Amino acid sequence: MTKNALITGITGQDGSYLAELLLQKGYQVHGLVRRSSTFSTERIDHIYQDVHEHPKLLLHYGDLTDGQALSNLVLEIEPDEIYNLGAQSHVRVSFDQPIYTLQTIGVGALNVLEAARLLNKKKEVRVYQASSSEMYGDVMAVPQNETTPFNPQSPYACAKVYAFHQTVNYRRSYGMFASNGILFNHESERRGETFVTRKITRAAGRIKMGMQEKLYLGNLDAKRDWGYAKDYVEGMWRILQHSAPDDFVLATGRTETVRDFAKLVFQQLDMNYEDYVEIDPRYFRPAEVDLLLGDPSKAKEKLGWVASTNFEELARIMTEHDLEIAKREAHAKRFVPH
Ligand code: NDP
Ligand code: GDR
Repeated sequence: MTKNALITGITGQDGSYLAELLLQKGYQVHGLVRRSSTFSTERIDHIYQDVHEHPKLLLHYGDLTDGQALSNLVLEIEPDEIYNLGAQSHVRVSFDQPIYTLQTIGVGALNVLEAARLLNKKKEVRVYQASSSEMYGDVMAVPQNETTPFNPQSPYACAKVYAFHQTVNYRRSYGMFASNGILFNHESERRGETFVTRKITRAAGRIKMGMQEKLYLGNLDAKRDWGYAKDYVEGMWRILQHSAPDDFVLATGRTETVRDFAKLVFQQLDMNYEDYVEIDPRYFRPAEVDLLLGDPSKAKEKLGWVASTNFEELARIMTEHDLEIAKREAHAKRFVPH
């Protein structure tokens, strides 16, 4: 029988890759989309077809902060699986918008769990919560695994800790199939352009094509465990196919600095990052997470999941992609009619 899934955050990086994966697996996919004055579906336009002929991918207006509408939707479509990926996901921005961040992430997750609890009275629904390595914050141990205590360092991370615990709470209190994936940073050519890896690859491409002179960054010494988003959505799916609900770290097991990433990207374009990168304190955070390094052994052992794309390969994929965009931009600029 065809399974159906609801994805919140389907217009984001992970949501778009997950939708592709589930469609390939034969699922019917429902996505929650926020109404906006411009289109926000760029990342999924290539998989969206006329719903009258291809009712495989269906989009619904909604917002994680509107619990009533979310429950109505869940009761109407009766998904077998819900992937809660929607969030105000930018750590730096969460310092500017702490309450909104808590509403989308904390209250949002609770709204999803409540909707699932209602549906559970009728049929079993499995819930995936997009938890984050940011929850480890000022780390208490290296590397971090499922038993490492959380020590959050931002409004974003505090909200994610709340959502994590509510997911565990609903599992224990109501016997629900509710699981957390604690995902370390994962990037791609679809990464939002204000996250540091994409900011670097976009700028490097434009600098190479003579369209930009400098790249302004914040803390170059922060260390992150960086993987490729396509690998990680496969992990999310596996978490919900496991025999029992549980919490899993998904990571590569390797950490590198922001500087290392910049150095590699500029090198791949035959440039030296030191000639172009400048520090702008505006990008420093009130509190920084200095070092994240995940231990993905549990996911490997229980789910057979490993991150198959390494740091160099990730940088290469993103750099090549963004050089192509820059070439198109440069070409379009040359042909602007006078
Ligand atoms: P993105 O920022 O690319 O996507 C976020 C998605 O959430 C977008 O579709 C956005 O919609 C949607 N959204 C934002 N606010 C709301 C709201 N109030 N109601 C409904 N939807 C909303 O994030 P990623 O794809 O990178 O991440 C997916 C999830 O995984 C997030 O929860 C993130 O916090 C978490 N995470 C990400 C990691 C990473 O390295 N990428 C690591 C660990 C966790 P719109 O397009 O309209 O803005
Ligand atoms: P992060 O990702 O905060 O880890 O959260 P981001 O790419 O924003 O920052 C990574 C590190 O780079 C440093 N940095 C800069 N960051 C940005 N955005 N812009 C800059 O100019 C810049 N210069 C240096 C940051 O200080 C930080 O140390 C991401 C998000 O996807 C979260 O939703 C997710 O939960 C975590 O990853 C795991």
